[in-house]
Amino acid sequence: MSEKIYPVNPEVAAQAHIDNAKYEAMYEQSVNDPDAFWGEHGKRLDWFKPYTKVKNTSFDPHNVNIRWFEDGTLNASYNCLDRHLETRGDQVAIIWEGDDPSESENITYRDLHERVCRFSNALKAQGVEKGDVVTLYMPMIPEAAVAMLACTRIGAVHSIVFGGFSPEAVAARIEGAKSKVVVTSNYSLRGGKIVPLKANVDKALEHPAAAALVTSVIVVKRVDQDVAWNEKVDVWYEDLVAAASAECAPEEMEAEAPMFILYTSGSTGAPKGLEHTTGGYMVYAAMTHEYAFDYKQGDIYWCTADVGWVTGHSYIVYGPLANGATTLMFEGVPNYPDNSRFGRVIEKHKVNQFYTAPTAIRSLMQQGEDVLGDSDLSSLRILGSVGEPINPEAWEWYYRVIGKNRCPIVDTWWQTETGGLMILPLPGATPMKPGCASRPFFGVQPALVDAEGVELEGEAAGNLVIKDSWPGQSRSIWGDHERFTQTYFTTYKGMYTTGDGARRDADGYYWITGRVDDVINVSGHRMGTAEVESALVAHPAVAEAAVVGYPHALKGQGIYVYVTLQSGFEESDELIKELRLHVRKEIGPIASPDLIQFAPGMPKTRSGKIMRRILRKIAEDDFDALGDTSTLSDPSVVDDLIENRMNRK
Ligand code: 6R9
Repeated sequence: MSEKIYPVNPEVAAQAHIDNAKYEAMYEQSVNDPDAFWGEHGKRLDWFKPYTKVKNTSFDPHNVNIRWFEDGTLNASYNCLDRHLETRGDQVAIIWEGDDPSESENITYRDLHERVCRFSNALKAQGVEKGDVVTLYMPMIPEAAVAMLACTRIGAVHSIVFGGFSPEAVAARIEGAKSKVVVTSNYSLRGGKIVPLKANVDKALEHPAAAALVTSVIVVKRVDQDVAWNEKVDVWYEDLVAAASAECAPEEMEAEAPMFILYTSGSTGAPKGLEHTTGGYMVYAAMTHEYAFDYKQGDIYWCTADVGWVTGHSYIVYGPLANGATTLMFEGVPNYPDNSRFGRVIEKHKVNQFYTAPTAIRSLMQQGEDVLGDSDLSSLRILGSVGEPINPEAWEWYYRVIGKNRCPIVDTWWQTETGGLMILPLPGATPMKPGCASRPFFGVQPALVDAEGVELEGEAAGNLVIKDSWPGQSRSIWGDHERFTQTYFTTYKGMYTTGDGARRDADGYYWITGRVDDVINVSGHRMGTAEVESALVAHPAVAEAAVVGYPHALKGQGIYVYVTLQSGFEESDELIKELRLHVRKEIGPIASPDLIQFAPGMPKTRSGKIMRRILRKIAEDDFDALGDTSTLSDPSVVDDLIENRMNRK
C-alpha cells in the first residue's frame, strides 16, 4: 500500500470549519464526555421540545439498547424545510439535472416546502398514518426527495427500494415492511433509455402476500407514455398533488421514532431492513455533511449516489437540506450523452463539492486523462469517495485529473448501519494518504480485534469494531431486534461488529481492507453471497451453488459463481446465459454474475461444509495459495475446479 502523504493544504485549513487542533480537542471531548459533546451539537437542529437526556446506550448483547436525545421531539422535514423559509426561502435547495442535458430544474426551499406539504396531504388522503411504512421505488427525480420529506413530515416511515432491484426484491421488501402504499414512476430514464419502473411494481404485486397489503400505488408521470393501469390501486401523483392543500403542519415526533428503513445485504439470510430513528440520525447526518465536505453557505454540493442507497439518504437529502445547502440531484449516468458528462455537470452548475464512488472514478480513468473534455472544473474545492476502498492509483488520478492537485479527497468509510460517515480525513485537519480512510469522526471509537475478540494495540490488522454508540447508528432490524443483536453485537461482546477488516498504521490511521464476511462489494453495492446462491438454487437446473468475490478492474469485486447441475442437465453456454438472466430476474441487474463455472463437485469438508476459502483462491487464480486441502472429503475436486478455471481463459 502506498504510504505517500499529502499534507493539509494551509489555505484549506485556514478557512475550514475544523483544523487539526480543533479536531483533536473536539475528538477528545466527544469520547470523554459524549453527553456534553452531543448535548451541544444536537442543538444544530430545531427541536419542538428540547431534550434533557443525551446518551442512553448499551451494546450488551443481553440488552442492546440505543437511544439518543430520547426525551426531545422534532420533525425531520421541518428541519430540512420550514426552518429555512425565513432566511433562505428563495435559495435553491435542489438542483435537478435530468438524464438529458437539456433538462434541469432549480427548486427553491419555498417551492420544495410547498411540494412536500401537498404530497404529505396526498399521502394522508391515501390513508397513510403516523408509523405506517411507505415503499418508494423511484428514479432520481425531485419527487423522490419530495416523497421522502413528505413521509417524515407526517411521521410515516419510508423504505426505499433501489430502482435497479427486481420485482421479486420489491415484493419481498413490501412484505417485510408490511407497506400499504407504494410510490413509483411510470418509467425512468437512464442514459437515454426508458426503463419500465411501474411494470416492475405490477409484477411485484402478482405476489399474493404483497398484493394483499398494498392499497395504493402512486405513480409519477416521468415519461409521456402509456402504462398498464389497475383502477383498484393505481393513482397518478400529479392528480393527487393538484387536489391537495399546500399547507401541512409537521408531525411532532419523538427523537427515537422510526424515520426510515433501508434494506441491505448481509452475510446470511434475506436482506435486513435497518431501522434509523429521527433525532440522532438527523444530528449526525447534518453534522458530518457540514464538516466532512467543509460545507459553507452558498456552496453547490453534488453527491452522485442514488437515493436508493444510504449515501443518497444522508448525503443527497437529509444532511444537506438540514444544513440549508444547495444539493444537486442527477438522474443520469456518467457516460451519457458521452463520457464527459460529470465534467459538464460540474461546469454547468459550478459544483464546489463532488462526492462519488471509486467504481465511477475507475471507469473514467479508463477513458484517459482528457475524459472530461474541456469542462471547467475550477469551481471544485473538495472531493469525496465512498462505497469501497479506493485503490491508490484511482485516488492519485482523482486528485490530479479531477482535483487539479488542489482539492482534498475525503475518503469516507461508513455503512448503511452507521447512518453517516465514520472514518475519514477531514479536509482542513487530516494529512491524506491515498487509499486510506484515516481517522474517526467525532464520537466514533474504532478498534481492531483478533478472531477471539482480543483488542489489538498499536500497529495492527484485524476485525474492525466500534466500541461505543454514536447518534447516527441504526437502532434495530425492522421487526427483528434479535437478529440485530445476533448480527452486530454477539461476535465480539460489547462491541459493534462492522464486518470489515482494517489495518492501523504507526500514525493511528485506519486502512479498510474490505469485508471479512460473506458479503461482496460490487461497484460499491453490497451483495450477500448467500442471497445470490439462494436465487441460483431456485433454478431447476441447479443442484448446488457457491458464490465468491474476485478482483475486478472496474467493479472492485466481481461475482464468481460455481454451480453443480442437477442430473439430467447439460453444461452449455445457453445455460450460463439463462442462469445469469435468472439471477437478474430474482434480485436485479446489480447481482448479475460476472463468471459462472460449472463444478461437478464442490470442495467440502467431511461434515459437508463448502470450503469457500478454496473457491475464492481459485477465482482469484491464486492456485498456489490453496492451503491445506487434506480435510476435504474428496481432495481431487480441487484439481477439476482448477482445470476448469484454466480452460475458461
Ligand atoms: C456507505 C456505504 C458498506 C460497506 C462497508 C465497506 C464498504 C464503504 C468505504 C468502504 C472502504 C470506504 N465501504 N465505504 N470500504 N473505504 N470509503 O457504502 O454503505 O452500502 O452499507 O456498504 O462498503 O465494506 O462495510 P453500504
